[in-house]
Amino acid sequence: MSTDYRPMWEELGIDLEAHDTLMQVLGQGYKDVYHSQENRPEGMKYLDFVITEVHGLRIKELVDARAEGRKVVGTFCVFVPEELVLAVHGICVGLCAGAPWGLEEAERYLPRNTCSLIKGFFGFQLGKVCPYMLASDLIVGENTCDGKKKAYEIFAEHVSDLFVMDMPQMKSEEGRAILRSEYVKFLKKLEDVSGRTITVDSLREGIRTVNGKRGALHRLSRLRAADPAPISGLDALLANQISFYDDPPRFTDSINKICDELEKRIEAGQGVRPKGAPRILMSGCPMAIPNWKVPHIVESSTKAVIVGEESCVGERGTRNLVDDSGGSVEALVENIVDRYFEIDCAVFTPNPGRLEHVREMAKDLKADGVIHYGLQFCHPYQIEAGPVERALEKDGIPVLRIDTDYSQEDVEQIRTRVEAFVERIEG
Ligand code: BJ8
Repeated sequence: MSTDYRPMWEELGIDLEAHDTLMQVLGQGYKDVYHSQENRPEGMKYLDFVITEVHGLRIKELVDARAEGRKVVGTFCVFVPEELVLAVHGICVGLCAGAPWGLEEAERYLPRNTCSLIKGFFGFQLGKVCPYMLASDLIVGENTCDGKKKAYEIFAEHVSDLFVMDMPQMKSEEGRAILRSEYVKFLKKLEDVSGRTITVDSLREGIRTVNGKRGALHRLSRLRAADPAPISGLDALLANQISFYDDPPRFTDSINKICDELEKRIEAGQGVRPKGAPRILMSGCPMAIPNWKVPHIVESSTKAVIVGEESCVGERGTRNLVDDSGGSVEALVENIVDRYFEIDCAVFTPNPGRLEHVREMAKDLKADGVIHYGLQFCHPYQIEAGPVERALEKDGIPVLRIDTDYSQEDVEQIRTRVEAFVERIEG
């Protein structure tokens, strides 16, 4: 018999009726998108299980941890260092929503022309359907794009404790100093909230845990360079999405097991598509769970396979490790700043590093084409799509730009464009 989580949800303040509807829609969506795939690695069963229990067992773990005095910290951006949260024995969870929920409610506070990701997290909180949000002791915002920056001012009225970090806009010495001082403020905030002091040992352990998780995801990324591709883009995206929720050591272990299996597949020349299938790299805005719209269209309507994500739910978010050497908390914080300051989010100006990274990924993963994914009203990524396209086309790599939102209204239109694009790269 499955566990009844309703009393737990009720205690968290979930709107049970709305939540039932949401879970039904998500459950069906997951079946349609994920269970219809063939030849999935056995190890994906663990991630299927995580999804089944995403609002159940994992939330129970958070509730139990809170009862033992641990703090849950919810975040919206890969600039928030999980290492610091772990160093106060906290638990870090991603709060970005990848589904259109509570849009009408959200639009009471935000203009219609706000990106889906922002409207999504507003809608989930206003509609009281996200147990991660409701189980968070502290929520961290960051002054990245204008949409998020201004939205957090209003969001603060709807959550119990919102801490907003300022963010640099330029990759200069001054920019690095801003990031460093914001991380120091965040560290102090975490110490206040948790009642713990960060030590060299606790911070080093946090760094090693997160490095382990990123290392496993790097391994997964590298294996996708094989032809035939050993895993679908949808499954790899799911792994990246779940990395924001699951217990880090358990997640790392499960990804390494999937990688062991993929290595065997590669050795045996097996893949999810035949050798020589068109290879697509996705680039652009993050796809928070359960945003599978475009990858599902690509992999269900064409012969192509997605081999990488230049995205914060992907390689932009996981790239580079933090150096764990250093004899003081200050030295380790410097190492953290070094790693995070390399993230080439489109909110930075100028941002040549991102163009180089997309080109490098396309080359390493042997992509035949790149799909640039922009959320409507996301100026940083929509504007940067042009330079990305020009840089790649100079390398002879065709680019398809898709600007969309979380609705299903444009699915057929996108399908037609994706099919035509894949035909073009098939030559
Ligand atoms: S580091 S990409 S996670 S800010 S899609 S809300 S940018 S209007 S999410 Fe991001 Fe951090 Fe950058 Fe990554 Fe604004 Fe664009 Fe919406 Fe976005």
